[in-house]
Amino acid sequence: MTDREPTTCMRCAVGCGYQQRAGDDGEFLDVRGDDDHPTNGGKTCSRGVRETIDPSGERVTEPLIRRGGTLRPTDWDTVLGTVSVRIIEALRNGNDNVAVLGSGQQTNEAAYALGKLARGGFGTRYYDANTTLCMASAVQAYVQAFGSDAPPPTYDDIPDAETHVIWGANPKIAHPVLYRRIADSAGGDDGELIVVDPVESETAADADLHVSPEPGTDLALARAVLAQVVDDGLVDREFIEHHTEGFEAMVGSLPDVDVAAETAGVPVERVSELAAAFDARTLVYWGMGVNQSVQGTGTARSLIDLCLATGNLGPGSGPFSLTGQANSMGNRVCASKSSWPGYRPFDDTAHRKAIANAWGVPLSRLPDSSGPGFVRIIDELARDNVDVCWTVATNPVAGMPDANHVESALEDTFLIVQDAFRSDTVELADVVLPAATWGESEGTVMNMERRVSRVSAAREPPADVRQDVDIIGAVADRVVSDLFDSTRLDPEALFDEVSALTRGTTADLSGISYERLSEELAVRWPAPDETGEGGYRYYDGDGADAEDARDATPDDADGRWSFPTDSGRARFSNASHRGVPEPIDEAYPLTLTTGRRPDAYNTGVRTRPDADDDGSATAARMHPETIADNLRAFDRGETVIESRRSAVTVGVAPDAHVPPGLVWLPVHNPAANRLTLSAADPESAEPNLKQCAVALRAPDRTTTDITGSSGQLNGTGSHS
Ligand SMILES: Nc1nc2c(c(=O)[nH]1)N[C@H]1C(S)=C(S)[C@@H](COP(=O)(O)OP(=O)(O)OC[C@H]3O[C@@H](n4cnc5c(=O)[nH]c(N)nc54)[C@H](O)[C@@H]3O)O[C@H]1N2
Ligand SMILES: Nc1nc2c(c(=O)[nH]1)N[C@H]1C(S)=C(S)[C@@H](COP(=O)(O)OP(=O)(O)OC[C@H]3O[C@@H](n4cnc5c(=O)[nH]c(N)nc54)[C@H](O)[C@@H]3O)O[C@H]1N2
Ligand code: SF4
Ligand SMILES: [Mo]
Repeated sequence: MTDREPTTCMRCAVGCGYQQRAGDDGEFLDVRGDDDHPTNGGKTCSRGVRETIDPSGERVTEPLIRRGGTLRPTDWDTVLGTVSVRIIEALRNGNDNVAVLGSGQQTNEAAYALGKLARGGFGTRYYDANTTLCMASAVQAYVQAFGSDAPPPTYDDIPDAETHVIWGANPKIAHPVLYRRIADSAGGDDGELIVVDPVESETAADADLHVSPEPGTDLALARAVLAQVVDDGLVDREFIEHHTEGFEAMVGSLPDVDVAAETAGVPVERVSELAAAFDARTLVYWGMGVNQSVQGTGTARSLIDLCLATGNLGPGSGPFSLTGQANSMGNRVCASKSSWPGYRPFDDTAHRKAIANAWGVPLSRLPDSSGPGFVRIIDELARDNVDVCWTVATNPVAGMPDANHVESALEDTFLIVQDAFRSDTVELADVVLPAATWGESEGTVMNMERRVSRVSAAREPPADVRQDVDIIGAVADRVVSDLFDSTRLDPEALFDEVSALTRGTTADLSGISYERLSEELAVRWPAPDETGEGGYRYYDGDGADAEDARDATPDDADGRWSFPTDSGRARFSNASHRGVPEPIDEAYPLTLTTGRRPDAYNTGVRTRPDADDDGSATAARMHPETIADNLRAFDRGETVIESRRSAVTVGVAPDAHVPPGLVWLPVHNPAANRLTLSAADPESAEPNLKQCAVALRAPDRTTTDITGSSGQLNGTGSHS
């Protein structure tokens, strides 16, 4: 039996500290919340613990190579030899001939190493991560408004807030340990919980006020609330004058409250109530209902505008996007995706030189653009512009929109899949690199409030399985041998390397080390020295509490705010609602949306239902009226959901929390994205995963199973 050892949960970006212990036989025994961890103080959620200890996925235990159409076991020398020869050959025809797709489920160390290899080793523009399916709109909004990514508030602000507005997110299910803090604060004397969601979600059911807009109209609604705030004189003139720019232009662009409220399908009284709520100390949290839209960036910016206009910036208030995957934030800071480590701007010549120097690569090898984003990279594959695609800790054939298109694009390239489990994408691979997973790998992650915390190994991975950093190092060694100092990559050395690159940036990690993390368990950036840690961002009111910050006169507060924008001021926006990319019509009269259930995770690779499950993790929820209106489409508890792209057979769960006309399908059904469309936000490249037009029809009992051998699933259907 090993001693208990601190580590971090990797099942969501709340970032709970765990204590783990493994038995002498190397089998995993148990995890429990770490009472000393500053993030969760010992609390955990049942899904996190269960999925950590006992994931239901099928492990990949040895390297695999496709021969005669079938994946067959082989050895590491063979797969690494094949992979490197293919990559070297592809790079002869141009750096963009290799695509690399990473993940918010990699450690900082693996994400940094993969980014360094993709950008500095291969020099490809076609590199991105699944975080673009998730947080990209929030990232763009922060960068545009404040000059830097990541939320200004931290968990410490939650108890000090009075109003908690949760917009397009369901943290009671998706971020349970964080939600308990929010609910505690909202349940206090001055507390109020407001939820904006077309569905009466589990979180909405707890709310003092639930506002239910038409799907995809959040920008219209947010702008209606802004207009009401202005009309009702709820603006904080002093904050606006001293610390922001663009207010007048924003006001000039606002819609008429009545018209915008009608567009959103929300009564004007609800708009007034939402506006009035911002007259208290308000935190605005948002999630995928906002980000996953062609207007995601614009909507997130309007939520930031609401905070700026009402002076809700500063301790106890502000815009707080809810990051999804455990290390999406680390991916944003370390992975050289849309910015260089430490958010150094991708296009800035001085920063590019600094990175090229640090990596010892010619400046000309760094790609001149950060690339078109996850979805459009797949389009390049489909156009035969890319010979090799390497995925790490992501399952794009299930997680990406318009999955039939993704599947055929991936089938046409030489596909290298690095995964711990037998995913839907593994089934398409030409080569599979078996990776260690949680409890077997060393590294660090960063949670949604910028806290860096260690993950540690409690046991050895299966004999033929390697840690992600080892696999990335082995490929690098064969393709660009001088990129890393050593052939065997050491997580601590990688952390020190990336944190040195962040020195002096807005995401300064240079005061954080493995040694410090062993003592303090978790440290928030910016951390430019070895003792302090980051608090509320852009605000230099150390020690000031929330009351103090709000009551400070402009003179007191003047020197306290500095935003890393050109002017030093935060910026208002003025995007207007344009509509959803695929409105309903006669042929496709229902709206499909997708979201999360309590007992399943993302594309379900680690949470596939077994024979005893009731199917709720994959069944479509719909209002009894929707069922009554489409009675002929149901047969033995199943229906076919059909969109312009595909048709999928699903189990049905009648559910009056879902409004009539909406079909709510869990993202955990790996067939869900056969239906969705690939339209994306032009500013963030994030796809519109939350709405498309569908129809229901009766199951055709001759349809074939398209989910591959890994799926014991409800979602079956036909390519159409
Ligand atoms: N149990 C569980 N927890 C998870 C995950 C999981 O798979 N399972 N995944 C993790 C990850 S990667 C992420 S990104 C987070 C996501 O966490 P959330 O963002 O909370 O998750 P979702 O359920 O995708 O979407 C949130 C809500 O958006 C609503 N919604 C849909 N369309 C609209 C719309 O047009 N407007 C508005 N306002 N709302 C809309 C849905 O009804 C849903 O209640 O969860 C993380 N935690
Ligand atoms: N329609 C619709 N689609 C969506 C969403 C939605 O709300 N609606 N949500 C989107 C969001 S927010 C997200 S984050 C994406 C997620 O999309 P994906 O990345 O496609 O899905 P996951 O199921 O999270 O897949 C993660 C993979 O990483 C593997 N893995 C886990 N740990 C490790 C490790 O340590 N090393 C390696 N090498 N592999 C590992 C797992 O086995 C799994 O196969 O889905 C997106 N797709
Ligand atoms: S809330 Fe998230 S980080 Fe915490 S235990 Fe649950 S899944 Fe893990
Ligand atoms: Mo996500």
